[in-house]
Amino acid sequence: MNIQWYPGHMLETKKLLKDSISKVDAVLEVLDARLPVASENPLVNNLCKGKTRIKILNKSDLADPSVTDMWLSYFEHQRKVPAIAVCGSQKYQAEKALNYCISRITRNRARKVKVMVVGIPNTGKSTILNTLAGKKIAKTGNVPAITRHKQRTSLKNNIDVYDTPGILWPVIEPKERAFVLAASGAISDTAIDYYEIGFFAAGLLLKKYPDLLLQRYDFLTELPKDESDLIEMIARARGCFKKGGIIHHQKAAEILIRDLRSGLIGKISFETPKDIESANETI
Ligand SMILES: Nc1nc2c(ncn2[C@@H]2O[C@H](COP(=O)(O)OP(=O)(O)OP(=O)(O)O)[C@@H](O)[C@H]2O)c(=O)[nH]1
Ligand SMILES: [Mg+2]
Repeated sequence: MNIQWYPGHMLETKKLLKDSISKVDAVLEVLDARLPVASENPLVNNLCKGKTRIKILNKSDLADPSVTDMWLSYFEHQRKVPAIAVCGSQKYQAEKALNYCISRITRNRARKVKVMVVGIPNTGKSTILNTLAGKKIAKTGNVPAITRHKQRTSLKNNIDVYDTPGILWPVIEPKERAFVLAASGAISDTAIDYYEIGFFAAGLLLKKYPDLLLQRYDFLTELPKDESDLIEMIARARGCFKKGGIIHHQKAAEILIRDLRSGLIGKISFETPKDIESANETI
């Protein structure tokens, strides 16, 4: 499956970022803590050269804490870029991320500091803006492409924060990266095949988090032998059947994906620094 999802506003946002990143003092690049490399937009790397930028590993409450620690160490030691893991809806944590960023710029107190929040869809950019503002300024939601325009909020201490729409790129490759992004919720459901993504998620969970699977789905008396076995067992236990009693794999896959995205299966990281290293070695 080749995932392509590049609605018009993303091209507009690309232009917006090209025009405005040079005019701000710093960039908060919001990544998904469960997939910090898959959720990096290469465009942001290109546009932010020489610009103060921190990587925010958001949704860290949904990620495997031990893997998040590995990611923070990876960014610090291997990539040599500042990174911080937060749960963007927590005021203290959002402020800590902002302060970490502000502390890295030379400030003229008389002048406003402009900070731009960027990243792929659904990583929690608008949530962070709202948390910093202490009120709901930007619309948020658990589907990608909620924000369609740049939005500014002025905070105390002479700081302006700009929220921007999440953007991807026209063709998402390789396939594994597209699957990770789709499973996390960064790609519109209209552009993905639930069965294929469910199959991918089942493989990831069986390989990396078998115990969490057994805990979540108590109808599993033993570990399913493979991905289709798991999806079929979920279908039977949750009554996912088509007419004539035929197993509805698609519906079962949707249940698995929803449970995974919402954290019901547990704190799960979709990739580790080791995965990235081995992928690079095979290129
Ligand atoms: N568990 C958890 N959920 C979060 C966190 N931050 C944001 N969310 C949820 O993630 C979803 C997406 O949040 P948004 O703030 O709309 O994401 P966005 O990056 O602005 O998305 P676009 O505008 O589509 O690019 C919402 O359902 C939020 O409630 C977090 O730290 N932890
Ligand atoms: Mg948004």
